[in-house]
Amino acid sequence: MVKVPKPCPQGFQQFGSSCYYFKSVGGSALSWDQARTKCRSLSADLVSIETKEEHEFIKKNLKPITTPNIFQGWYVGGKRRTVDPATGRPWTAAQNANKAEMKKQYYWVATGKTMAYDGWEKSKADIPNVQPVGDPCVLLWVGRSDFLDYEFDDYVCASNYPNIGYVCEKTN
Ligand SMILES: [Ca+2]
Repeated sequence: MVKVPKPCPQGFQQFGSSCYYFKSVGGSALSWDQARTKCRSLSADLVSIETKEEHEFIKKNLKPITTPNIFQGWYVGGKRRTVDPATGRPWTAAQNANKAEMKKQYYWVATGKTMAYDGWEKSKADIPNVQPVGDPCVLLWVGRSDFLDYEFDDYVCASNYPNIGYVCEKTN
């Protein structure tokens, strides 16, 4: 039997079995926590980007709400764990010194799963940051020569930078 997904709520776009909400924000700074609260008020959460196809769908939907010629971002539901779940202890210096190891420190808050799909920015050498150690929240950037294509970056969870919106996902 074919499972027919329920229609998405108004303002949401469907992809697979999820519904997505895309919001650009300009003019005032929004924190990652505030963005998550906004998603939750829509019975959703910040998006978990788990496949290349899902990432491409998100890029396609962000393009029409991108303001040209500014550096613009959107919070997503990725966060860096403060401790290694394998040991319950803080990450070791060796784990923090290696970019591949650093990528394993991030997880999706909506599922609790460690990030598996690698959507990290590729045009810059050190993302997520190894030195200084990676910032705790994940967002997508576009509009600067080193951030071209809505890929993942590690970032502070509450910066004063105004042009950061958010993407929500609701499993249907
Ligand atoms: Ca997802």
